[in-house]
Amino acid sequence: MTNNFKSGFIAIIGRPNVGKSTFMNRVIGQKIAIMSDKAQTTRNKIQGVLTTKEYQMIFIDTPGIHKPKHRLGDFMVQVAENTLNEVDNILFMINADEGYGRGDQYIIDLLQKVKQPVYLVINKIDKIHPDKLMQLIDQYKDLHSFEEIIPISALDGNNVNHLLEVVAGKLPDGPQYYPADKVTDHPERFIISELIREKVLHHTKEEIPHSIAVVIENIEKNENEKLLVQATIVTERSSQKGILIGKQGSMLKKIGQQSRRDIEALLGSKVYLELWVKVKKDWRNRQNQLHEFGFRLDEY
Ligand SMILES: Nc1nc2c(ncn2[C@@H]2O[C@H](COP(=O)(O)OP(=O)(O)OP(=O)(O)O)[C@@H](O)[C@H]2O)c(=O)[nH]1
Ligand SMILES: [Mg+2]
Repeated sequence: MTNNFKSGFIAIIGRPNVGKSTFMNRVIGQKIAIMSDKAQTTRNKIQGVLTTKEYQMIFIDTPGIHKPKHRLGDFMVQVAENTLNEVDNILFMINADEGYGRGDQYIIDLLQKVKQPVYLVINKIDKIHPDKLMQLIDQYKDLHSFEEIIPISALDGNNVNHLLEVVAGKLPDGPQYYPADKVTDHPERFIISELIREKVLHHTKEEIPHSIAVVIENIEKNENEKLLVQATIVTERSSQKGILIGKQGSMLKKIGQQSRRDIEALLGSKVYLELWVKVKKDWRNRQNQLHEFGFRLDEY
């Protein structure tokens, strides 16, 4: 560690689905936050640590800020908003492919109250014509005194290194908070449950992706030295349970196979995955259920 090592905590905030988790995974070089084309994929804040010889950046991916329709949504928005007070820098990410909307204004209003530098990150530039990018920059530049406006594509990596250079260039001197090999604050058990939830998001639509939670019941080594992972997918209604199981169990089998592959890649060992589906009526609105599933503000 040199004398002028730099470090900082950096929140990634924005509306749902703008690409916050995709960006963080790309920067860290590993999938630690799940991604999907469904809004409101991320439900917790998730740290991703990037350590180089010169600096350590601790990114905090947050749930998309939206108008909540249930207690889980309240929790998610609260988590994202609270994060603003815990960081040194803020990346406010927008989707280049969508126009400015009321949701963005809500976030810009929140940003008026913070003192830290805010970078405007215009993501998904691969989807738009350069003329549109100029228009967007014009439209946003006066809405807040942004430290910098940086267009990127988190998906193909375009300009992401430039963003890192810009942010690193302005980081203050600071300690290396975490060992160089640490990439996230969440235990493997959390990431495993998220990987399973991601497969459900990929294979279901409408209300189902939002209505499920995944609970890891048990992880142990079995007699063949294979890792046994037992997990329950919780749904809100029995009709949803039926869809998740599928014809002769076909849906659950597909979700299980794809999840197992990801879990094996994460753990570097063979995995035997057992999945169940359970109904817990209206769990997203029940405080005790939310607590049981780990959605607790006091744990943050
Ligand atoms: N074309 C394109 N798609 C992108 C880009 N970045 C992300 N996406 C896609 O946008 C969708 C949402 O990405 P996520 O990373 O899950 O978005 P998020 O902001 O974390 O969403 P929430 O967790 O719901 O708030 C996924 O389908 C991504 O593949 C990009 O730069 N270009
Ligand atoms: Mg996300």
